[in-house]
Amino acid sequence: MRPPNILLVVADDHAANAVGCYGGPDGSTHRVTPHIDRVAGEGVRFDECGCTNSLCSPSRATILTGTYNHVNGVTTLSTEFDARQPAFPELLRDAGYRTALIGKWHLGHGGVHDPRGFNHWEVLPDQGDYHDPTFLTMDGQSHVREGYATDLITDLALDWLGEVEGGDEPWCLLVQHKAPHRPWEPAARHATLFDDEEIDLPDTFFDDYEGRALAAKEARMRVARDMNTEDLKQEPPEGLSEDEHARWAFRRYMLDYLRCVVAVDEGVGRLLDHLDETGQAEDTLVVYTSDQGFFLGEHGWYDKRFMYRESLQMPLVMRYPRMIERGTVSDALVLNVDFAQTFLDLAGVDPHPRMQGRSMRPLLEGASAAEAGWRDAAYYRYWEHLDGIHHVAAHRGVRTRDRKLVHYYGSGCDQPGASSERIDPEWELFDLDRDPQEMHSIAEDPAYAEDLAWMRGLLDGLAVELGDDLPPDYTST
Ligand SMILES: [Ca+2]
Repeated sequence: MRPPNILLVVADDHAANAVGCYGGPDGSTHRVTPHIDRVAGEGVRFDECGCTNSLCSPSRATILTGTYNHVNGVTTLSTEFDARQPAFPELLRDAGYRTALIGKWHLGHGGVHDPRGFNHWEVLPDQGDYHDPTFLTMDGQSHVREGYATDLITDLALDWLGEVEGGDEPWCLLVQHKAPHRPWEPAARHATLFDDEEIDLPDTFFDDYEGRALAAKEARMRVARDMNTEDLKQEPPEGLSEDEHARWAFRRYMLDYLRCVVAVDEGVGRLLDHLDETGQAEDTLVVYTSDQGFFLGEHGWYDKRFMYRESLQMPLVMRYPRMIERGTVSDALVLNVDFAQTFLDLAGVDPHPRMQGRSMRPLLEGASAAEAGWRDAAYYRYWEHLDGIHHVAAHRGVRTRDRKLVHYYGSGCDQPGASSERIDPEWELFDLDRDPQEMHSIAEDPAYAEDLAWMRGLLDGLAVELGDDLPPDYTST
């Protein structure tokens, strides 16, 4: 079988709760992604895909290299990526693929930080702009393109496809959107979209953060309190009560967020149409994902970082008609660290020996997690301890099907971008069957003492297995 073309579309901060096929807290306004849903319907939807560190650059480094952040070095937003590391695009190119990257890179610029392994790239500097963005090109130049970033990225992707299609070699194209990242600036054509629709508050919007580690209360990501005027675009109406202001800010946030998502989905639709029109749909692996999840008002928050579900979960849908049965749903605990080996496996290329993930191929071929002997515990580590804006404490953790253990270990571990402030370590343990919204830690509950000990052993064992250091001053059980 001819190796597939690979089209990887990576959005930025696109929560599963804002992807129609994942449902979402509201049945109507969140169903704004018909084209992404089409990929899922004609392929597979992964319901338990997680990131290994819910932050932009670290997740991107993991996707490219198939390694955890303590291996690839991108632990925080202040750690630039050394692009000389083994990564799937270069391995594919070396094997004869034509490769390209369009859009957000966010792994540093210049010298060893520029994209590598691509026949062609054109990227936004750092976060980039939504309107009339500057792009950096392979020849070291930069130029402004007029228009809306999401549309321009799709335009450039289609341009490149037009140049390489028809050749004998397969292609691999990474389309990496800026949207729907903060500050959520929609396209002009979507400026009033959803104005007439209700957007329900999540059940946990008025969370008081009791029953969790102090880290939850200390985070500065509250929609009602911490969003600035650039986020909200308007001053609030006068005379609002505290409750009314919270609801107003939530709606303001969600309207712009969802409008940004709609443009991303339209771009996916254009790419799918192109594959249909050029007869490539059968031979192309289409992947849609986001670098991490995002809080859409759950626990009162925006942003990500925490190991709580909304932040941890990456939407992940794939279509490859020659392998994946239509309408497949997988609950395997897949991770962003698995992507590189999956793409290489489908391309018939050996992974680099240092890669730490697993090929999802058996799952794509229809095996259940059990049949595939898939992992039953997933490791997580957020390193950017108490940054000056979001103020989320560093933590590590492990999740299984029904438990999640989180350890706020109290230190920045001297990582760039992390505070040197020390705080008291804390543990959280959640029973995900009884408490799927993660509202009541049972780490202090004597009835769960055995669970806690077992999960702590699992966490430390995974850290050792993956080669991560245990936190300073920490004594394992
Ligand atoms: Ca992101």
